[in-house]
Amino acid sequence: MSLVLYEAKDAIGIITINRPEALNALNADVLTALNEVLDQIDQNTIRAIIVTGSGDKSFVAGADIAQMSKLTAAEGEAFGKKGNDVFLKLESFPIPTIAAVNGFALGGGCELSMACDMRICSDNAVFGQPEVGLGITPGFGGTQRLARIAGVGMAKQMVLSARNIKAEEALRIGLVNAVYPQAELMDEAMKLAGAIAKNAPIAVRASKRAINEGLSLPIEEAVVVEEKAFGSCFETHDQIEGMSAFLEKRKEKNFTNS
Ligand code: CO8
Repeated sequence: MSLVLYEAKDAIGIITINRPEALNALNADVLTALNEVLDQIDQNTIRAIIVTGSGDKSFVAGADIAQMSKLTAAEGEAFGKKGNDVFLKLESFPIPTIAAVNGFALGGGCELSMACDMRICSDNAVFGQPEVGLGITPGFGGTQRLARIAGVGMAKQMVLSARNIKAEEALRIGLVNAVYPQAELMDEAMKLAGAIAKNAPIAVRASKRAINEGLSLPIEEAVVVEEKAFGSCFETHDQIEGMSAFLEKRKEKNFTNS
């Protein structure tokens, strides 16, 4: 069985981390498989991607502690880079990504969810960065993305105390956008993906890119990124189609990503 499954349902791609015997912990092979799956996604037909974990107990329970336990300092840094490279690829992937967090999202699991554009979770989800309790720092983006998503104070509290939080607290601090009963999570993820998928992909992708790029820039430069993104939509088929449909009071729109 593949360590990372991929399935396309119409315009929605579903990536499933599939190592249930280890609560979907990320070893080097899982990271390689995730990287390969991203390379195989058909960017013309897929409009939104859901990332989840196998089973109903765990999204991803972290990087593989058994595999990490014997690493040298140089190997640890290389493993961190391997994870960061894949997660950066996911974060900057042109197609929007939704983490459907269906249980434990600890360490590398919380970090994987944060490399996605948005997170929703099941009511049994548990988030945390327990690394300092293992004698290491978060290494797949946790020291960086958590502060950007939940604020510096909350990120420091979670990372330095290594205290896990439940779904409702994750909602309160803005780490997830919504909490659902476990049985409804995938349906809700599909609904959200469907809502994204029906919009003009050219505009959806340019919006994602502008938000991501602008976050690390001073506002004066960030708005220029927005101006370029905005301008790039004009004269496209999808801009003409979207505005024509409005003016013609037509509900059906034929967006083609062109
Ligand atoms: N790595 C390896 N194996 C794991 C992991 C993990 N992160 N999590 C669970 N497993 C395995 C268990 O060893 C167990 O295997 P076995 O059946 O062979 O003993 C199996 O999964 C089931 O787990 P449990 O029996 O422990 O299940 P419980 O329901 O009792 O507990 C928990 C579930 C609470 C999730 C518990 O498994 C746990 O605490 N797991 C570890 C969570 C954790 O600390 N994660 C963070 C890891 S560190 C990290 O992610 C760093 C990321 C950056 C790396 C940078 C590299 C340089």
